[in-house]
Amino acid sequence: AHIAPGAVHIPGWLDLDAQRRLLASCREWARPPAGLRTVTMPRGGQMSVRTVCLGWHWFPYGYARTVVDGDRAPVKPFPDRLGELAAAAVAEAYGYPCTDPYDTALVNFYTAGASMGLHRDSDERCDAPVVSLSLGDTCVFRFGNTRTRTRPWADVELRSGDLFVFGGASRLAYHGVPRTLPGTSPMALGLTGRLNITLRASGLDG
Ligand code: MD5
Ligand code: FE
Repeated sequence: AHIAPGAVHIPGWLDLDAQRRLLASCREWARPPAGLRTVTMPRGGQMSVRTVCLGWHWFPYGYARTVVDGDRAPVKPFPDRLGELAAAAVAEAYGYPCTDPYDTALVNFYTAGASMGLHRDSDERCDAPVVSLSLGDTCVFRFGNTRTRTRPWADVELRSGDLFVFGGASRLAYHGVPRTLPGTSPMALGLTGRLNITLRASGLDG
């Protein structure tokens, strides 16, 4: 379904088997070095989600090849498989391929009570769409507007296996996750909490 121009939600895009494989990979990526970390904001607050990055390391606010705000280890590589998944996702959502090279994944882990405030993803130097995949607990995803952090916004539930592609006029929209719905993760998946994987083209080289 089109939520806004360039914002396409495809419920249930990943079947249970694909969800399980992606979850198993996330568990490997979460291991140190360069594993799951808590992000500290410039003014000292900590994000309630925990994050692991692949390809490029995201920190507030920029990208680096090492974990500059953690164990200083080199970031794990961005797997070819995720590049293929991003290409397939954009083709599915828009009906045509994206030519920009996807090179970065941000995996965010939400335990009960975790949330993400309204923000824009503006650290990439490329306007390629952001591809979002959800695993585990359902969340309330708040899709705002490009001008202000205030209304109008639309609240959409994202469930395990859902794909969301954010590009075009929606690429710089404010968005966030006001809450998750603990206990809604599919029993057969074996995940407590929520994982969101975003695939991005950083526009950086090297
Ligand atoms: C999440 N993650 O569910 C969200 C959803 C993040 C983040 O926001 O930065 O890791 S992915 C959402 C997204 C990305 C780029 C643009 C827009 C949404 N958008 O225009 O709404 O953990
Ligand atoms: Fe975001």
